[in-house]
Amino acid sequence: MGSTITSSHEAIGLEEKYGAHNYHPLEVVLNKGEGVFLWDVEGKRYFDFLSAYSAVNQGHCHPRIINALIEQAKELTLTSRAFYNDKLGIAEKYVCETFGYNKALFMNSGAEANETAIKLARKWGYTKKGIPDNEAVIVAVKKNFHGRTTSIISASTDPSSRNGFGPFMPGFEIIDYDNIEAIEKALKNPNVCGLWIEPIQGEAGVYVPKYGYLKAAADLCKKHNVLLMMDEIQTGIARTGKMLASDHEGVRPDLLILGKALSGGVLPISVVLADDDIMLVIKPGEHGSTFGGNPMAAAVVMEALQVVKDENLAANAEKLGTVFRQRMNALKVKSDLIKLVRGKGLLNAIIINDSPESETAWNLCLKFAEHGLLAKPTHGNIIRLAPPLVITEEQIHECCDIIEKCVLNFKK
Ligand code: IF1
Repeated sequence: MGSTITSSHEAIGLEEKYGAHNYHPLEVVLNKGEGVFLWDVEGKRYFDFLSAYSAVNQGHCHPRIINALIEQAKELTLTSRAFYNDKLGIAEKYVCETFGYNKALFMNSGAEANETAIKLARKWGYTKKGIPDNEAVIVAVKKNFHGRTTSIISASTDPSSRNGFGPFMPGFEIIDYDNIEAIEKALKNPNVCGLWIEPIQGEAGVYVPKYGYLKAAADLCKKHNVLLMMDEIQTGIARTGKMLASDHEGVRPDLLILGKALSGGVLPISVVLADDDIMLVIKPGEHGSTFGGNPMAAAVVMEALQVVKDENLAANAEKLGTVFRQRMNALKVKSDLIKLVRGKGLLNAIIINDSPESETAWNLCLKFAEHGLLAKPTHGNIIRLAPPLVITEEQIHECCDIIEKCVLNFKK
């Protein structure tokens, strides 16, 4: 067994020396998580206001989910899809009934689920819409985030996601987000097979589109025979106060893309949900993955979603998100450091009144950490604030007190 870490400094040094430098983490070294709390190796406790980018909606190490993992791990972890196993079919049925679709295709990472959606939309375009071979176009939006693979970043408008990684995958058209006319114009192209959006743009800084945008997008997709590919990897699983952010407008995507909190943060699990006329365009042997739909993932996903239902996490996110934004907007009045508060449910962000290039948001997050709350800026001057959905009203107020104290005493 490897040696144990005895100090944060030691852990950071090891990662500096032996790990790729593809992240710039806040300098906290965590070794325990439970519910809304994380602890560092020095024993300091923090409120987690990132939730692993909304993968830990059910709270860290939820006992029911951990138990589901342990019990299955004792029996059977992986068969590959070369054979059947006794858990995948039950899990597929469970998620199809939970979200109201005919079929599920399980993968592992969110990026893999988006890649799967791209392949489904294209193949549907060729075989069902009659788009000429290799001419399918997927319409994506500016400031999207769908993952880090080379096809996905081919549709990205973020230089840090794209630069240096070309040549890029063709077949993407980029339009403005939150602009219905832009969708109408783009979908007139008969070679468009899919419209690929997030219902709220997480990485772009929790950008919530105008009410009605999702419904208009869905209506335009129907009008132009285009698949609505909804990436709910960060917004789904109760995060925004409904099971899906699409539910706020009664929109049913043609391709529903989920990940992260599907497992409550204990395993990488993602899934694409669709009806038969779309899902069955992929034939045996045309798509898959070694771990996709493994028995552990199957056991975990059912328990993780059942916890969301049993603990009414969507209703809690709705209620406490309102409380949180009220507190943040009250703070905004008292401090010129906060320019804007925005979000839905417990996916929120404060926009700091300084340039995106400034260190202000970063330094404010360092102050939060000193006072026992972990958060991290998304781009520049935007701080995403997204605790696990099991947080209580008392804890929300305690965290708002921490944020308020840091903001009001902050010196640039
Ligand atoms: C990183 C961002 C958030 C996602 C949406 C697909 C994926 C993600 C809406 C891909 C993943 C993560 C990835 C992680 C940081 C984080 C992130 F900053 F990258 F953009 F949350 F906003 N669709 N988001 O949010 O899922 O392949 O990672 O399982 O890459 O730094 P994945």
